[in-house]
Amino acid sequence: MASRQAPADMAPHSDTTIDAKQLLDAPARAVDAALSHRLEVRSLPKQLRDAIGYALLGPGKRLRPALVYHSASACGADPGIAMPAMEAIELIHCFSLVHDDLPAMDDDDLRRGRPTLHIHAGEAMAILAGDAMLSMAFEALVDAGTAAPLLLRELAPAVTEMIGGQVLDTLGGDGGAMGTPMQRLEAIHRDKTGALIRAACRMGVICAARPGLYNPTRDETAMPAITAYADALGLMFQIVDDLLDVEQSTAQLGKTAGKDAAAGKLTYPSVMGVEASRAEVARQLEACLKAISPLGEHATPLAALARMMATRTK
Ligand code: GRG
Repeated sequence: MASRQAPADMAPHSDTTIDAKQLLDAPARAVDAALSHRLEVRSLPKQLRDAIGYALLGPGKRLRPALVYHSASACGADPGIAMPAMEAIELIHCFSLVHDDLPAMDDDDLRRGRPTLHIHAGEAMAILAGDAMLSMAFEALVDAGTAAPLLLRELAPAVTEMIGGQVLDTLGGDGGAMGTPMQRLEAIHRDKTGALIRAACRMGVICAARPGLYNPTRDETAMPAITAYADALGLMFQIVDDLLDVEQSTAQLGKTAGKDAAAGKLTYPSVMGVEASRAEVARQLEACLKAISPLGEHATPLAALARMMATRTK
């Protein structure tokens, strides 16, 4: 699997003329094909396969697989090598969305412009499909060959951190022990949203750093640079999400707008106001761009992706 050839439209970018739409679309097409194939060949009860397909292959951005891909290509990797990690991160992301939407969590009935999985297929099936996507993510990583142990070491703790972030966010855990609302908010964002974004970027670098192919520029410069990029991007992504929740309609978002405020959740706009939140987005975008500047033009797609995420409208 590690030697699988990259699709032609996934060749690494090395020039400065970036087609913004292709930044997400090319990796999305490739990862969707790989995930469809994985689902097709896996022996599963039909209802479970249908439920997983509904949640996994619906109209999402596929941001996290794109981050794996563009982080790997920023290090000069063959994108085919990164495919198991791209699949794994989207499987985990979709598991988290399905479980987050459940009545016991956010109790949402709209996701990606369609009924949530528990509305579509029933609550028990949504729980089980989420469980299956979690374990299928680790099945996917096994296909990464010699990189698998390092990828597992990156992804598994990130999933645990994400779940910890969810506890802080939805159950209000540790509220008293975690300092100011802003400190608490940063901790929630870092874990709930940031952990997967960080793991996606770092897995891209790991895919590039195949054992026996030591490259000092890549191994000693790329990992710290891309980790710093990911940390700023994760925070920025969630602040934008908080702003969209306040500023956009349910129809535009494809998920219920205004939920955070209605639930009395800690968000950037509620803690520091809308204008200061926008300024923080700009600050984090600058931090993203600065972090990857040592990587030169190979990181142009990552820079373009950060700009796109700062100005997204859904
Ligand atoms: C319930 C196991 C469990 C974890 C919950 C990540 C998470 C923790 C819940 C998902 C819901 C949520 C609001 C997460 C914050 C991150 C976020 C904004 C997710 C939406 O990501 P997009 O915009 O979604 O990339 P698409 O649909 O485009 O893939």
